Amino acid sequence: MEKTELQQIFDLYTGNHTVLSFCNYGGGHINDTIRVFARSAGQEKGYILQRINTNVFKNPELLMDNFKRVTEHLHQKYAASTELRRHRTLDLLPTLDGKPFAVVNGNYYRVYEYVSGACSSDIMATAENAFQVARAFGNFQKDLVDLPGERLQETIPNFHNTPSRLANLEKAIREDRCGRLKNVMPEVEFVMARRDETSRLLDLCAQGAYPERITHNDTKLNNILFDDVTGEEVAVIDLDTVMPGLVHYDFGDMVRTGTSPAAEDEKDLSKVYMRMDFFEGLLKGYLSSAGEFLTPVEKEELPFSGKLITLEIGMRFLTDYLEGDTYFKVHREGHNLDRCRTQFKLVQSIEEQFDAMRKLLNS
Ligand code: ADP
Ligand code: GN1
Ligand code: MG
Repeated sequence: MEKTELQQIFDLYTGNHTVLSFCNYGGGHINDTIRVFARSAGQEKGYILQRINTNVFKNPELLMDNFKRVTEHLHQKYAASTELRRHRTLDLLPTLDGKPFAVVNGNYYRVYEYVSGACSSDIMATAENAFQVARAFGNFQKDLVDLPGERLQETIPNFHNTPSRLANLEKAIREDRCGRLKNVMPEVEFVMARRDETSRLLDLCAQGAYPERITHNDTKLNNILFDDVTGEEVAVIDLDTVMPGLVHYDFGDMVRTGTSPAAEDEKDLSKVYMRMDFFEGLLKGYLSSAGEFLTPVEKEELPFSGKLITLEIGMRFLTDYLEGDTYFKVHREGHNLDRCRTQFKLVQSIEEQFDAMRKLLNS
């Protein structure tokens, strides 16, 4: 993006900003993120500007409505309690006409303050970090239990509906649009051997074993900012998919992104496995914050959620590979297939340790 384009966007916002410098930021698969330094009222400040991917988020205005409701609620909650005052959430800048987003040349943008002195990471460093991450996402769910107003909108319908993700994969297999099916027969078989398990969490919910809640739905490790000095968790970010969901979607994605020592797109699969002490950190951290509102069956299903969500995201990477890489950003040939393979390797590792994971829960 050119500086003049950026200035054009900032001109729509309150604060009379002069853009000084900017760079691409973050490694997300969906939106474009830019860190911007700008001067306003004689002060230089950092901002995060994001272009919302409208291919993925079909209704960005609805999405930003959720975003605003959630951040306003969290701001109020944190300001009102000395115990919660160190928590932060994203500070959205309003546009001159009071909106939480700006539209330029048909693109939707949003700007929030850059949280300085904090950073995110892609790979969990220690089991203690795992505890902190899960505590933070558990607190996030807890802080939204009393969100006033109507049910939040679904920014992506059926986002974590695993049977519906399976149906998408089956369609991609049937169509084989890019002639890639022949490269992925073992992966297809891997999924089909587990197809009966895909509806387990939704079935339990339909039977009344636990309610729908407000969940984050993208609890990747890099969606938490940690303080550079204290190492404590500072803020839960990336709020695009905050919507009604099952707690398992969040816990499962933490297991997926927080227990393996390898990157999501690691090619050497011997480096991908579930570390039990990291799982234990996640479980204890999550129960330390969310434990007070979870039902017994919700707790019981936490180990299984790690397996299911890892399988689900693996299926999504496989579907995108078969469909010609139209959803996730890719940076090399076969990138989505590499990502799919790490997920399935992790599923296998979880299955091998599943009894021990369940024992930990009941210990
Ligand atoms: P994506 O949807 O692409 O994952 P994120 O909202 O997670 O986008 O932002 C990408 C990265 O930018 C994050 O992982 C984090 O490192 C950084 N980031 C995002 N928002 C902020 C912020 N307000 N302050 C500091 N860093 C941020
Ligand atoms: C995407 O935007 P990002 O990179 O945080 C995706 C998640 C996947 C994840 C896999 C809206 O998250 O659902 O789990 O990639 N987000 C969306 O790394 O599809
Ligand atoms: Mg992110």
